[in-house]
Amino acid sequence: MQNDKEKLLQSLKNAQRILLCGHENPDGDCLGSLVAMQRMLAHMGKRADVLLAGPIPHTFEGLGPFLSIVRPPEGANEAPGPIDGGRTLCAPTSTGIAAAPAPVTAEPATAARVQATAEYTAAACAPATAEPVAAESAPPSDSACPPANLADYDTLLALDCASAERTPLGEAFTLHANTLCMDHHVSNTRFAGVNWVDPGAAACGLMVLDAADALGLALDETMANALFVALCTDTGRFSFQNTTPACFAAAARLMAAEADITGWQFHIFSQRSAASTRMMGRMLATLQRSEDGRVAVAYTTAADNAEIHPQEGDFEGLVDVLRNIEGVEACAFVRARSRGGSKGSLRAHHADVQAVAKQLGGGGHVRAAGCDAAETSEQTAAILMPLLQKAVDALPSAKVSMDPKVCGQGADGQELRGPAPSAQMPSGPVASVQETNAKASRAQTPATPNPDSEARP
Ligand SMILES: [Mn+2]
Repeated sequence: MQNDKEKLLQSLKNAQRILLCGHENPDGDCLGSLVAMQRMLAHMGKRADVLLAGPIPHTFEGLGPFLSIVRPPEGANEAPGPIDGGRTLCAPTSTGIAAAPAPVTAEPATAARVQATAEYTAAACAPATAEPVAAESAPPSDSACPPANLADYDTLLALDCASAERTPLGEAFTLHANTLCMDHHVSNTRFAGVNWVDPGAAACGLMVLDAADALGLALDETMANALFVALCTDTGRFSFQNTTPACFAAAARLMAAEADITGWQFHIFSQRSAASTRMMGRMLATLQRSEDGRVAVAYTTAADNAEIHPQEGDFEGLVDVLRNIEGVEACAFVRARSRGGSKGSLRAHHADVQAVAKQLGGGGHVRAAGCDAAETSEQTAAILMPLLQKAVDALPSAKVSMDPKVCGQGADGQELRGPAPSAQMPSGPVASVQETNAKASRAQTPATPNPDSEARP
């Protein structure tokens, strides 16, 4: 009997025209998986198009030219579970939208090797597609993309999507006769006809790599770069608790296949736009800590937006600056929304910030959550401070006394790995102790996907 993976791969072999679907607020894993899968299908002589549920973030624009993007069909936004208010579903790229599948032999002029330099930003990137904050509610500028006619596709494949609601088609995805899903979220609802779900995979990109191997397809440079983006995004540069030896083994293969390890990691994790850096300054100027120092709250204002003109992606990672402050257990960064109100991003090392977000109508993960509020960012921050303090106070004291510095914290709301080897531990190879801890914690902690994108406003 075929297992889910075999069934899915067989369906891909049988397919001729495939529509690939990413999830809302596409991230590096989503986009990298889409690029690699589209190329794999092209290598197999199949035609594949891509439907995105949101603009390509600035950080990942380098992948845009490799995607043959189509616009959702009329009425897709009316399906239950609108995506981010039914906003931009098609991200134009500098190459225009290829009506033909991605070329298999000829690399696009912007070679897959991405250099994180000004040259890269200017030449290899698509023009900025992330909407300026001031235009948050503006209609999508997707006239460049041809609309998808679902009847043209014999197969729909959702990548990195835990539910139909997360796809650009919403529930309409499930109405198609032949639907497939490849995903690594533990919360996957098995919404497709064939579901290959592997919560043990640190990134959906690793499943795509697995599929390429199973189908006997060689890694080309574009696939290697795209899959490296997927892998290093979802493992937080190989630092989250979902990082396994398999991640490093895959990374070694991708590097050997010419993935630009240095360029992508700088571009994804280190480089920050000037606007983002300035917003960080504004945020830090409002930083407030609780009396015991375990809660940090900060915000940026509508006036900051008007002056600095940040784009959506410019807020990314700002909350982590607060979380990384020594002694901080839980924190919130609240930004003003240009359409009014504010959006809070909550993080904690141990405390349950999901419960805090829920009190404001938000949600997400236990240690990484988000919420929308009608109040100004300053007011929301003031509301969150005592709620976070309460969540921190509810922690058992043993947890609180653990110093994240010593324990080696994960990022984005991941569990700690447990206490670091101490003087009491038998002297022996430290690696084996750490390995044991890592294994134990991996067993308890599933991979945590992008918290902000999961949080339902
Ligand atoms: Mn993922």
